[in-house]
Order: sequence, then structure tokens, then C-alpha cells
Amino acid sequence: MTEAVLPKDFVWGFATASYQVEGAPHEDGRADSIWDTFCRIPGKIADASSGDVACDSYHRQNEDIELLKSTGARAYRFSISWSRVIPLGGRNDPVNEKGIAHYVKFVDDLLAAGIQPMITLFHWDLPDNLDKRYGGLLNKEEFVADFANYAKTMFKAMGSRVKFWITFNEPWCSAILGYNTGLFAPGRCSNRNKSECGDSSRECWIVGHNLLLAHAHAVKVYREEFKAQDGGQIGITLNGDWTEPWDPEDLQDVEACERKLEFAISWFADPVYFGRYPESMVKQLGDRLPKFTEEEAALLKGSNDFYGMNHYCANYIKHKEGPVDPNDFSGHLELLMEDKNGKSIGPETQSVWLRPHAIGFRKLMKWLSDRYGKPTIYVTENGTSLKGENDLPLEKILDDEFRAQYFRDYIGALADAYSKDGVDVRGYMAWSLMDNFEWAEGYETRFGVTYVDYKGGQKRYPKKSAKVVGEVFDKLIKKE
Ligand code: GBH
Repeated sequence: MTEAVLPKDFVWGFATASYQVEGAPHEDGRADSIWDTFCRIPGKIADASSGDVACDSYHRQNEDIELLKSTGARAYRFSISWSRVIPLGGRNDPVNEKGIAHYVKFVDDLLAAGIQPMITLFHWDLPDNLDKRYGGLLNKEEFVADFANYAKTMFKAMGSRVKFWITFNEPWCSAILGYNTGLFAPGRCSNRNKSECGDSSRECWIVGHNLLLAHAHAVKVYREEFKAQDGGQIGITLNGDWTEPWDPEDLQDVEACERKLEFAISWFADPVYFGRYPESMVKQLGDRLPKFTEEEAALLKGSNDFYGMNHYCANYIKHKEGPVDPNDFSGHLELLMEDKNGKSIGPETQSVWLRPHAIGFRKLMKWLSDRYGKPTIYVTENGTSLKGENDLPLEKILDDEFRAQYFRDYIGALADAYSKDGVDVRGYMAWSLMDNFEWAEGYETRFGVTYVDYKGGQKRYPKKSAKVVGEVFDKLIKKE
């Protein structure tokens, strides 16, 4: 695929998230987020690390901008640490001007460098105080009002500088990993060996519901008070991987594929586009799935200016027999890496859940486009880890052909979705600009197009893939 098929103004670049790169947890008035406290609990992070230093990006804004410039990126997606801006988090708590000034300066510098900022308001790092004060994401009235206030604070601070706002990154992860499996902060689940409190069968659905409402309220604030004068767009970013049946001849596996997409994606996207939850979830979860009032449904319906799509891989899906586990969150099915004949969906990487399968990216974009009435899509994350990368010598790490090929294949699939399937995709952010704190996996797993030397003063070394992404887009984007 070398023909220029993407529109001239296609927005491409790289993504990161505050807790994964910033470090400086106590500087200029920042308070703890739930990830700061979660990392302190022994056993939660594979290498017992934390985001305390990470890539030290809080102190290296200029370096990061130079890095972005060297890739040719047109945009940078990053997230704001809520507890830098409002350390205690709440709508009646003090605003930290130093925290705001830090991000405003960063945005000004990005713009001066010709790079469009794309801001995520929430990439999982809830102010810890809100979790302690009222149960954080579990508390509908308080959380929705506090998030809307925080969002408004940022809209006001940035004004017309920012044209792309993302309310939440992957609410599925906050809800399921934070309140069902307990793998992510705040780590609540039914398993008492892992957590003193929590109910995996109920809390995740409440949290998902509250995140949706908080999204809708923030969008309302933006549209009513800022959009006309500032001219930006706002949406939510959802994760979602493609599914293929374990046995394509078995109708139940085929149906399970659709159900998996609904439990992963439509859980959030159906309310945002249609004002209701998918039927398959209502059926399986019964009254454990909260209900929207008429007013809430109306507020949610149509609350995306664009669809933010995070996508990494695909799975084979096999339906399950027998009674449904009350803690099930994926639609009573199995996620597999091999099909009925033992064929792998893609090569192994360092992440157990991730095996590249580029055609699935094109198929999922078409699926989203069909189901949601051709929304404008911005791909807000896509990328891969590489098996054993962390153990290689530096010169081998920098020659990351596997990752480079991943990007050629996936960006090629995106171009096909646009030019052959009529999908309205207008942007793409590769994950990630640099290696960073990979949540519960710590620093063992690397996703960057730039190597970060954590033991050598966080020095950055661009890998081959840092150049390849730009080269691919240079061929694919029309010059006029
Ligand atoms: C993204 O999520 C995140 O937005 C980003 O912060 C992160 O660094 C990046 O991926 C790379 O991981 O552990 O078996 O329960 C990607 C979507 C969905 C992938 C949940 C991992 C957990 C599978 N993630 N999934 S499991």
C-alpha cells in the first residue's frame, strides 16, 4: 500500500498518559492519585515499581517536544493529571494554579512547534482523595459533578488552544480492571485474597454507568459554554479488539463474537450513540446493570463529536456452555489465541493479551462505522510491545523491525478502511511516543517508538519505528 489515499489534513502523531510518563508526583502541589497509592501496595505491580519517576516528562517537556518534532508528528495526545490541577479533586476544593500553568505552557510550546494537542482529561489517575472521601467512581452524584467541574476548569484554562478533547480513556479498563478483576487501581474485587472489599458482580457496572454520565455532563458543559467560541471537538475513547470465531462453522461462536464486541465496546458506545445499553448485556446482567433515566439517556445520546478508538489486536472467541458466572464481564465466552485448528491469531509479543492481526483493525473500523452511523473516528491508540525487548542490548532494541512492521500493517489497514470501506477515519495516534510505566506490568514491557533508559537518567533514544510511522504517513497522505 503506497498510494496516497488519506486526506491532506489527516492528523497523526503519538500518545502518552500522565501517570505513565510524568513522574514528579509531589511537585508544584500535586497530590496522590489512586495509582500512586495502588503502587504502594506490595504485589500489585510486577516489578514493584511506580510512576514516581517514570520518563520524568514533567521536567522534560522541551525534550519531548523535540522528540515529537524529529518524528514529523502533527499531533500529540497526552493526558492531564487531575490531582495536579485540583489536588483534592472536588468542586469545592482549591484549584492549583501551578498545575494549570504547567499544562498551559506545554500546550503553548506544542503549538509553537506546529504540533496539535489532543487532551485526555482522565487516563485512570483519579485524585486519591475522592476515592477516600466518597468512593470515587462508585458515587454517581459526587463523581459526575466533580468531573464536570474539573473538565470545565481545563476547558476554561485552555480556551481555543485545544481542538481535541477526550473525556475518558478506556472506561472499560477503569470499570473492569479496577472493580471486577482488581488488577488496576483501586483494585476492588470479590476475591478477598486480593482485596478487602468490592463486589465483582456489581460494582463494575455501576462504575461504567457513572463514567458514562460524567462523560455526558462534561460534553454538555463544553458544548454550552465553550465549543462555539473555542471551536474544538469532544469525545470519549473506547478500547476494543477484533474478534474471530474459534470455529467459524459453529453459529454459537459466531454469535459470541458479536456479544464480545457488545460487552467490550457497545457497553459504552450504544449509550453514547443510541441512549441505551445493548440488549445482550441487559439480558445477561438483569438488574445488576443500572438504568438510565429518560433525562440521562437523552443527555448521553449524541454526546460524541468523534469516536476515539484504541485498538491493539484480535482474539478467537469460543462460546461457553452452562450457567453464567455472576462475575462474568465479557458475555459468557472464552478469549483464545488459537482457533479450532491450532492456528495462532498472530505472533506473540511481550503482552500476553496482544497478538497483532492487522486485518482485524480494518474489520473493526467497518463494524463501528456500520453500527454507529459512520461516525468520524480518531484512532487514539495503536501499537505493540515486543517479546523479550527489555532483555536485548540497546542496538538491537533500537532496530525494532517487528514494531515497525506492525505499524506498516496497521496503518495500511486503516488506509484500506478509509479508501475501500468508506470509514470516516481522520486521525491516528501511535502508542506510545516512548517506553513508559506499563501499569501493573511496571517497566518490564515497552510500547515506545523511543527507548527510555530508566537506569541512565531517563535518556531517550528513538527506535527505528519512530521514523517508520512518519514515512508510512508521508506516502499515504495526499500532498494537496
Ligand atoms: C492501553 O490499553 C492503555 O490506554 C495504555 O495506557 C497502555 O499503556 C496501553 O494500552 C498498552 O497496554 O490483563 O488480560 O485483563 C489497551 C487496552 C485493555 C489492554 C485491557 C490490556 C487487559 C487484558 N487494554 N487489557 S488482561
